[in-house]
Amino acid sequence: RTIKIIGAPMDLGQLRRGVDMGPSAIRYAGVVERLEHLEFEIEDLGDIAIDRPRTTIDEKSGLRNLQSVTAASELLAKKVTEIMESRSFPLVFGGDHSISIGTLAGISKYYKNLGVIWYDAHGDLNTPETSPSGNIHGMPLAVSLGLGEEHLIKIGEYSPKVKFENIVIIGARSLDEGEKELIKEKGIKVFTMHEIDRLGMTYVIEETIKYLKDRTDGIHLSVDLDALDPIYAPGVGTPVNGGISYRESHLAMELLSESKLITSAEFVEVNPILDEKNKTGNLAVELMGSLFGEKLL
Ligand code: DIR
Ligand code: MN
Ligand code: MN
Ligand code: MN
Repeated sequence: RTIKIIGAPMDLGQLRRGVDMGPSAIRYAGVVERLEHLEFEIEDLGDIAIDRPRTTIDEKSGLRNLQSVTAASELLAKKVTEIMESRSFPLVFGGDHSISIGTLAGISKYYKNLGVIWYDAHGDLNTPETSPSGNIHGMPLAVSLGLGEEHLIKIGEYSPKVKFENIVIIGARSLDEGEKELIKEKGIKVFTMHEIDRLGMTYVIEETIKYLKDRTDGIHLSVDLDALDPIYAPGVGTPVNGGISYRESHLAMELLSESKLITSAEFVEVNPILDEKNKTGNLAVELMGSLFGEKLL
């Protein structure tokens, strides 16, 4: 099986510069070598082009850098489509989480019922109406569900990319009011930190798999490194205390690996400028090791 890597050095979906260096930080941490040790062919397709930072505010929606994010999402969707056409496993490196809009646009048309696991401290379920920040990285899951700014929704020329009942959010501990309402209204499956603490990560992943297995024909894993506690992942733009531990995260990736259900993945929000010695880039690579089948014995 071939894994094809594409980097999306996007930092326009939020306000902290430096997350555009995420793909470099992950490569520097040795991702290609790490995955080559497993039974995979790795092809690194390089990075897509992203506009230089120059903050614009869209008049109609109030969104920051809407045009640049839209253009980058179209470009990423095309690249990911090429990977899908070659029947390889798409592995995308961010960049901030707005890149998911393009990733999912490129992937979802190949499935009748794509499942999505959203490993994140946040819900990323905001729309221009509910967003307290105007930052598009807080919106990609909503956009993929068909909610929010019209140009973003239409990327890839179809919508929605994902159905409400096919997503599972894991690690949530910071949700905005509008996001909470949407979760309740649509009955979106969420394992907050409370459930992880109370039930344990094994149960949470087993339930996630049970929930998604029969209703989906492929599962995309979107890992926002801020899902982990900032002790382990300090190099992120919006850290939130009380996060998932290093060991729980490895366990989660190992259980997902064993399930053999993950068909695409992305690792986002690695910001080496805010980091300590590329801790977060290294962590991302270690987690990919577990996700792709690394075992001690
Ligand atoms: C916040 C932060 N909910 C927003 N979102 C982040 O701006 O919409 N998502 N950081 O990963
Ligand atoms: Mn996120
Ligand atoms: Mn987040
Ligand atoms: Mn961020």
